[in-house]
Order: sequence, then structure tokens, then C-alpha cells
Amino acid sequence: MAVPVIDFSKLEGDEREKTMAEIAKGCEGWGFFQLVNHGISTELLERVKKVCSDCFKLEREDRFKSSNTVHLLNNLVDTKEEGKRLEDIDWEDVFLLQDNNQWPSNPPEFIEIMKEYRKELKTLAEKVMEVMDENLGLEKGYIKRAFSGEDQPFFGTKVSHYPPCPHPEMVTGLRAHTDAGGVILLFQDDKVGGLEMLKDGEWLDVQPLPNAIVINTGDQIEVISNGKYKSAWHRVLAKTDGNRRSIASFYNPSLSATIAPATEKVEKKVLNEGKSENDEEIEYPKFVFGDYMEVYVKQKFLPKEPRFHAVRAV
Ligand SMILES: O=C(O)CCC(=O)C(=O)O
Ligand SMILES: [Fe+2]
Repeated sequence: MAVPVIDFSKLEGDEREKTMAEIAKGCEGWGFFQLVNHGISTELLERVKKVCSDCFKLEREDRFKSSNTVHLLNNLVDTKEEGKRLEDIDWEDVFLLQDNNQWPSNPPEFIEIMKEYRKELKTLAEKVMEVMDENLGLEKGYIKRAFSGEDQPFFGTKVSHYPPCPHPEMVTGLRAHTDAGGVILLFQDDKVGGLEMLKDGEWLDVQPLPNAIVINTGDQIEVISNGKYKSAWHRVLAKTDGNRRSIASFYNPSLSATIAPATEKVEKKVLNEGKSENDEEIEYPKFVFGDYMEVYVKQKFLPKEPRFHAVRAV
């Protein structure tokens, strides 16, 4: 079984209906799918790969080698205790690009290229959200509007590297979690794998596919869709060879946005189709996204459902 691969360009022609259905299936049955022919040029993607890899080499690799993570692993190896693992840390190097934070200036073309990339990815995210609106029977732009509070939705890009790890049995690249926000667009390494998602109780590879954009949905899409589009668990395994690069862009609600299950229409659909017997019924509250994030930062790697109960309802 492999994560569905969908040709996004087919939305524009005779195969629109089929493509809409494929995306619906990806959202309902998987929470993950890969887009090809998504409209972002290969040439831009090549430049993105290059500046992110160069940036890691120039600014970050040495820092990682002397990081706490590496020290902790070395110490654990020295203890020679069988079966010991680092449970509270991830084997990754990460930095975040937002509209208003400081970005790396090495290599010099990093900023310009990543600005262009983020602009294109944000447009793609909004197109994907409009497909979800339609598939959920909501009016066009519903999700984007729901994600806007006093401010625009949040759009952040997390540039990660998972350097080679001498003991992948002792630490995870990124521990299992579901994503807090809305729609996540991941540009992952062409060759070095390691990302897995949980499907029907089984961990499956999210297979590297050159220049594809992997889409997954976060907890807020689960709430808005009233459980129809469940956010899927995923994790990244550490690997002994290869330095895995991944660039994840998060289209999330603004912290001031109020999130709640959408109209009755979605509720009815959920009741009539697409639910299996053993799907857990959750009653989703109405809450402010900033309050959800306060719970999430403390509970990211714990079971998801209690977060919906812990958040202050409005
Ligand atoms: O690096 C990846 O492939 C996944 C990253 C991820 O799941 C996250 O940042 O939430
Ligand atoms: Fe994630």
C-alpha cells in the first residue's frame, strides 16, 4: 500500500470529477496524499533544494555536530545500557521561515528563492483548501475564512535536516505526532526516506517521489470537517546514511481564529458515508486556535483526542 499520488493538473480538464474524488479519498481515507503536476516549476524546486542544502552546510551542520542532541546520544552510547532510547528529543536540525522573522543570509540567494517558493506554496495551499471546501459541501473559501481571525491565516515554512545518525535504534528523527494546524505541504528529499504515516494501525513509508508535494491535514481540518478528515499520525525515522532534507509549509489558522465544526451539511455527510464502525466518535468543541496551541505545545507527542477536551471551549 502506498500513499495516493494525484495529478493536480487534471483538476482543470475532463478528469476534474475523478481528480476531486481522488483528493476526497486521500483526505478521508489517508490524511496524506502526494501531488504531482502541481504547477510549481521543477526549476524553482531545484533551486530550493540547492539553497536549503547549502544553507545547512554553511550555517548549521557544525552547530548540529556540537548540539545537545548529539551529546545526549553519545552519553547514552557510553552507558552501554541495552535497549535505552532518547525519548524526549528529535534527531533533527530545524529553522522556521515566517513573513516577519529573521532568515538565514547564507547562501546570499537563499532569501529571494525561499520568498518565491513560499508565495507559490501558499497559493497551492489555498487551491487545495478550495478543493476541500467543495468536497465537504462548503462554500468556496470557507476554510480560508475560518482560518482568518483578526489577522490573516498563518503561513510558516519549516526547513529541516535529519543528519546521518550512528544509532537510529536509540532516537527518532521526529517523534510521532499529528500536526496542530490546517494544511501542510511537504517537499521532501528525493532519495533519503524516513517519513512514515500511520494507516489502519500500520506504519507506512511516505515514499520519496522527486518534485512531488506531499499534502497532509492537521487537527483543525479534522475539527472543521467534524471528523471526516482525520489528521494522521506521522513520524520520521533516523537513518544511518544520508542527510534527509525536508521543507514543510504550514497553512494554519491565525491564533485569534475561532475554530468549530462546519455546517450541518458536513455533519450529515459524516453520518451517512465514509465512517467505519471502529472510528472513534469525538465531539469537537468550538475554541480559539491560540488556546489550542497552548495545549498542543505541551501535548504534541501524546494521544490527540484529549487535546480536544483540554482546550477551553468558547
Ligand atoms: O520532515 C518531515 O518529513 C515531516 C515534518 C513534520 O512532520 C512536521 O514538521 O510536523
Ligand atoms: Fe508533522
